[in-house]
Amino acid sequence: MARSDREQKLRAFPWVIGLLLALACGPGGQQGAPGALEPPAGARPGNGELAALMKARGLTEQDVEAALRTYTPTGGRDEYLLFASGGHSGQVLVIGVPSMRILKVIGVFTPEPWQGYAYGDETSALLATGDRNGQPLTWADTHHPALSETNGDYDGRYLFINDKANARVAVVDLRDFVTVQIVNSTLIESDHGATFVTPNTEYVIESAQYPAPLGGRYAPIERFDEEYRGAVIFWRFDRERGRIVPEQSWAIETPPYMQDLADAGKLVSDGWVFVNSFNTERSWGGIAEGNPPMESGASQNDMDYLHIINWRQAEQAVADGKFEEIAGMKVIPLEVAAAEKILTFVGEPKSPHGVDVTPDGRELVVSGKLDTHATVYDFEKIRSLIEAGTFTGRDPYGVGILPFEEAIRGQVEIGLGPLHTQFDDQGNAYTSVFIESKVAKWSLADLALIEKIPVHYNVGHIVTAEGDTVSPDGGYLVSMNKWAIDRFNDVGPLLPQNFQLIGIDGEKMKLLYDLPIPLGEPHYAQMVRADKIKAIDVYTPIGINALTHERDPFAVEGGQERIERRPDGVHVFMTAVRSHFTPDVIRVKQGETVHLHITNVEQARDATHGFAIGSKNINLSLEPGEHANVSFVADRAGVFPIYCTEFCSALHLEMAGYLLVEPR
Ligand code: CUK
Ligand code: CUA
Repeated sequence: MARSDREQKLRAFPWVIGLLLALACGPGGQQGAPGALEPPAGARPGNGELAALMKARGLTEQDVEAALRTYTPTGGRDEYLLFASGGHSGQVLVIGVPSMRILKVIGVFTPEPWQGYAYGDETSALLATGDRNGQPLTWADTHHPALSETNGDYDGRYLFINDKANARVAVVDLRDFVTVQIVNSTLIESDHGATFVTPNTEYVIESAQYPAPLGGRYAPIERFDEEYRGAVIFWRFDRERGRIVPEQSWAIETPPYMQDLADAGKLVSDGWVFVNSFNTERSWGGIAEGNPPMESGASQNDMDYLHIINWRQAEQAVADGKFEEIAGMKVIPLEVAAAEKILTFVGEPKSPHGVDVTPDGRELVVSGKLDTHATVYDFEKIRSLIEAGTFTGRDPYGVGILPFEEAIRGQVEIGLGPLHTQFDDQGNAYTSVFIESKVAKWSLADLALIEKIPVHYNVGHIVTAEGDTVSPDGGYLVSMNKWAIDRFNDVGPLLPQNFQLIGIDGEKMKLLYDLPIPLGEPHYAQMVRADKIKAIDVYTPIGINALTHERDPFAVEGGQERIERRPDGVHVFMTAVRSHFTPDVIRVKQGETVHLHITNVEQARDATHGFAIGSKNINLSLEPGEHANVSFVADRAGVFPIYCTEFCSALHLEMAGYLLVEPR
């Protein structure tokens, strides 16, 4: 809405206009000149209906300001979309910013009933590609979503997400927000530095977290140093097809440290990937056997190692055949990576967590969980040191270690337990401070702390608008807090996580909104400008399979509905339209295999039909124009009602039918 329209509409409410304009145009306000308008005299809280409302609800002026900055009236749109990991739920959450309304939960590694995800033939088969060595998995620990990038900028086409527990990576197509691929390498047993993409999405990076013998072998833990290893996998992404190509993917073997998070270089540092690590002590626990617990064993060294990977050189090494094949993956051996300086190290203080490349690609920020600083490395210095072969020594596996003091630009005193860093468009960096439960804002130019804001509580990651790109937007920051403690109504001992929206466009950071997340512990998120996402309205032409985005070979047209008996079973070609399925009565004999092919032949927006058969675990969602297939054995004789599970029309309850299974 243009400002003049907005003024017109609000003329009846003079105090609100004053406040609104003061907010919209106040210092640092995004939409207007600083200080253009002051609230009219006498138009302060304390007058009239609004003041009464504020009093009744116990709201302060700051609360009203926060409400005005986030409230999105009906029909309104958000400026940004936040793609957040769903943690243990194995899903991805899509949240509007600044309204903080949850817009979608995308089923990724776990069945998602509403979307019919992992209930039809294709999506069940897709989920099964995530089985590990024949073990079906119905949960995942999703940590880091990554949007596809073009020239270091989010392009709004694909989203990637990892599963830490089971070392998997998935691809979501953002045309319809549907998971289309899960890749699953048994080279490693867990991951964490995933997913991160290179600036043109050439690769999706997945690095191991907990060392283990590569390829799923057994080796006694006493052989930890000799036989346990990590790896960084570079999954090749085919942008045209929108799929990872496992055959063109490869990995680099790493020492048995705990590789942690990653980030890809950009602009000047394009061609490089950085991975932080901890537990260079190679502690493996064994408390009951007289060893120190891992937490103290892993915290002995003053420095762990930032892993610096020259991925273009690694790509060349693979092309030159310098790899071994393990678990179907081409792996550059550690000796080769060390000797050819594909992998080098530089110290990072005190159990670091995360590495974040600055928007200009010139610097890397690493914070130590047990340090009070953020350390800022200079990429050009790192590159010169590597080229000159200036190593202070080598680790036990022969990897060269660069001199710390010569690789850094400086350090910033942040506070207790600094973790992750994000950036804005004004040359500021923001670092989460876990132990203090704060977000710290600091200046990249002079490495000086500017301000801290309390968050509630125990912040992990933070995310800023377009924060991982070459041109962050600033404006908003979301603090992804692990503990909620006293922020919400009591719901028993398991509390939601707390996403706090913070305005960072003004002089001071301002807390604007708390969003409880009730289905897992999200770790990271990315925030993309909403207008970059070009989602489709309906599937066109009618009969599209959501996994291929092509017309399904079994798609059914109106008038072509039929039941055919074939050698492999009974094929039911069905259409769904408000408010009936055709055919609506299916007669089969006990023991027959049934293949249902169902097309929603509608093109009206939001005219989704569900398809459920009770007691059969059959549940589909058919969006307008979508086709889905589902097969089952009619092993029990009986009468099974079929019905549409979406209230699609006035006669939705009548959108039903019967599966009749006649006894043998
Ligand atoms: S990690 Cu959870 S707060 Cu998986 Cu990125 Cu740091
Ligand atoms: Cu279709 Cu209800």
